Amino acid sequence: MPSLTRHVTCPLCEATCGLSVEITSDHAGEQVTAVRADPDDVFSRGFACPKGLLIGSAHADPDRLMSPLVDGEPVSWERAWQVIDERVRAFDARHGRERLAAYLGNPSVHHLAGTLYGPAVIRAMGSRRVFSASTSDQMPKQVSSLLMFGDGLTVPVPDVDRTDLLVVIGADPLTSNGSLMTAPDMPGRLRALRRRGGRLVVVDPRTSRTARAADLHLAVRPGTDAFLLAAVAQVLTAEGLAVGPGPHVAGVAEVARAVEPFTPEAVADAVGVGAEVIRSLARELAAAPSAAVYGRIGTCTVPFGTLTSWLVDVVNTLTGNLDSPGGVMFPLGAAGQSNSSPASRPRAPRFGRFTTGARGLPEVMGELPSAALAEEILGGHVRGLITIAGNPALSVADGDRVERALAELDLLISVDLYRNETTRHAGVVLPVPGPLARAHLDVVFTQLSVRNVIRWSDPAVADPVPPEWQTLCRLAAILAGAGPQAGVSLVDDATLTALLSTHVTAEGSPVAGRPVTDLVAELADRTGEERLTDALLRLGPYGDGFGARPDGLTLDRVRAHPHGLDLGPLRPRLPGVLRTPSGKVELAPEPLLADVARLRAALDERIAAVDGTLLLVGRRHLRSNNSWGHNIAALVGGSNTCTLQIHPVDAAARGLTDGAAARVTSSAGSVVAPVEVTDRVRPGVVSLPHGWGHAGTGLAVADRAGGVNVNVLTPPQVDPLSGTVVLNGFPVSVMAEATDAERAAWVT
Ligand SMILES: Nc1nc2c(c(=O)[nH]1)N[C@H]1C(S)=C(S)[C@@H](COP(=O)(O)OP(=O)(O)OC[C@H]3O[C@@H](n4cnc5c(=O)[nH]c(N)nc54)[C@H](O)[C@@H]3O)O[C@H]1N2
Ligand SMILES: Nc1nc2c(c(=O)[nH]1)N[C@H]1C(S)=C(S)[C@@H](COP(=O)(O)OP(=O)(O)OC[C@H]3O[C@@H](n4cnc5c(=O)[nH]c(N)nc54)[C@H](O)[C@@H]3O)O[C@H]1N2
Ligand code: SF4
Ligand SMILES: [Mo]
Repeated sequence: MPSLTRHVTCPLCEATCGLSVEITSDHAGEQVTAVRADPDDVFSRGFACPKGLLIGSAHADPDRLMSPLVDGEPVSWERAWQVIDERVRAFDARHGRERLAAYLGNPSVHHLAGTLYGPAVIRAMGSRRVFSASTSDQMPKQVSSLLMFGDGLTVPVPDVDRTDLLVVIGADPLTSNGSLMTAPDMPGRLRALRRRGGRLVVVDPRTSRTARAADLHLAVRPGTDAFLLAAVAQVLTAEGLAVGPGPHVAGVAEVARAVEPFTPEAVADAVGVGAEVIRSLARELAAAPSAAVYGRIGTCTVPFGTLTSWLVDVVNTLTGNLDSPGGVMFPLGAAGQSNSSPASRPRAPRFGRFTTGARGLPEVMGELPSAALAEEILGGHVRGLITIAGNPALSVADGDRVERALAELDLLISVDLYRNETTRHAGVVLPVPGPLARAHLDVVFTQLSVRNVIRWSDPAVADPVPPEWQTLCRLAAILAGAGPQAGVSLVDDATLTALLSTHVTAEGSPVAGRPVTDLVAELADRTGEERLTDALLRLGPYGDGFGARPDGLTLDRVRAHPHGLDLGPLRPRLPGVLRTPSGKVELAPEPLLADVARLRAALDERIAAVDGTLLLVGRRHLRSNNSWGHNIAALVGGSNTCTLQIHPVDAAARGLTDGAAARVTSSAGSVVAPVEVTDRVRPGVVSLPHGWGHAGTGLAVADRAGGVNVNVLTPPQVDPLSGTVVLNGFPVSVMAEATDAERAAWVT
């Protein structure tokens, strides 16, 4: 049988590894026969993780949806569009658009369709009730970046390949493969750091996989990184070690004043790490030729998520490591990056332009907190929901109420691969092609990448399900009132025209003053995500500017390199990268300084608090992928099971042994999970992974793998500056759960 190999970028996580997909043709068409790491990929150079290598199984999953569902039954696409049109009209008549909401899930940023056409659906929906996984994830970093650098995606990433000292806080990149740091092959990159004499410090209440590889592991108490970092900044300023803020930075004196009370001695008890250790960390950061502090989930999804995210970059700035090789740097993405676009102008950030109905929580960057989803529905403020690539039933706080809320909606339309915990409640589910059947270019992750690279993937195989971009365009058209027969091109053309219009009117743009119709004509032989991507590449910093820079990039030029194009190491970008009104790095933005008072109050409370409460933190497993990797048999089982990790001392105090059932209870709910006694969590801390709790979906493997939904325990508490949920470090009680036999014995 003839076989051939196609090269694609793995769309499953932020590492964006290059995969070689072997395809064999027979009478039934093309089949994927093997997936390997692509040794020639310019970025990942032969690395892939178990999930990427099993992407063929995900693609061929027999439980993947191949046709739309209406009320759980397969129907034709025409029927599905008709039903959507009818039900949206009925919804409008009954509730009006403000009661329709959208929830965008994580895979929508790993996908051209979601990135480029998701916004069209939101616009057509005509409601401000937009929720996404961002407020269960990185929104604090986006808020601190917006305030400091002028754009929510101007996030400095650790220059991991050149740094002398990498301090990883609340992240486990050897498990997650990195986040807000696109760096395929973290194992290799961390080995290289050690080989060149560099050091790795990990701050984590658990001895994570990355902590095990570290030279120094600080097992802090959950939720205390803001104290730790404030103390590091205090030492740097008080000891005169803050050498390198540079001419583009404003607010150093204000920061020094703000961190004054947070001496190592003042915070040590709260953090659970000795004052001398904190002091020497600060001195080591100052003395290292280059150093990068990097924070992730454990620094974002905590009560001081935004302050912690800010303090990470305060420390990087004070030590002279902002925008400097080996420190933290700003990538120069090839497509769609606003901080390199002349069309993007400085603007003063505004928050709270509208609020949620139930608690009055403010909007942040056009989004409402995911933690408010359940109460918004149950309180009647939201009666209809559109989910795109999201599984809020498992991923969002207050899980029991989310489940009830989803069941109560008058309208739920989902765009998804599966009928799962969320989409089983949907009136209409619109399927999408499998992960090997889509065109791909990482618009989002090239902006967070430790090296500037650009790669395009054509679909490796064909799929009977139409491309997601077409589905999103048609959904948008119907929401805009164009009727069930509306053509895809209506929304596609409007999206392209809107993009080009902002560029032709921007001073300094290579296409300034040109008629949009000319530019459209130059792209004429393409449609959809290919055409938009071509436009973004051509308008980007390496692009051909539609002829203005004839040697520049176009989609055809990128496509001619199946293993990708390396655009070089990160280079300093200050001050051009900034979009703050002052044109400076704002080291001391007012909303952040104001929140320091809350941090101060929390420090006093922490020190006064009686110890003995258990705090729950999350964790990820190498072979899991949030909530949706559990239907691949080769990925579940073994170390990838949903257990409650508890320290031997805490287990003994509760009479818990390995494998026993424990009842875990928080202010939000209660679950029963099997116990794993391990000294990989510090005393006083227990850990459950998220994305589990599969039952009754019909996903054969996932339902058997089961597990419990940790978010049943997650109270809907948020970091006020970012609206981001506190997933880590909330109190729980844990006790032995009686077995059925024990219960029977009590009764008799
Ligand atoms: N307790 C706790 N909760 C957490 C976290 C935690 O650490 N602890 N982590 C949080 C984080 S960081 C995140 S990002 C969120 C994730 O939360 P969500 O984004 O809500 O959920 P996922 O589990 O990523 O599910 C993605 C959904 O998209 C579908 N899907 C996959 N590929 C595609 C595609 O190409 N197109 C479409 N349309 N659908 C697709 C899948 O079938 C699945 O239903 O969870 C958050 N929740
Ligand atoms: N294998 C796998 N990879 C993934 C995912 C997956 O589900 N599985 N999900 C992807 C997604 S959506 C994301 S956002 C990224 C996340 O990427 P990471 O942030 O690297 O994710 P985690 O592995 O959850 O690491 C968070 C760490 O923070 C620690 N932690 C918890 N609370 C605290 C705290 O208060 N302080 C400190 N210092 N540490 C704390 C936890 O113990 C954990 O080790 O991973 C992505 N990659
Ligand atoms: S680390 Fe694994 S899941 Fe992530 S991009 Fe690479 S192969 Fe894919
Ligand atoms: Mo995430």
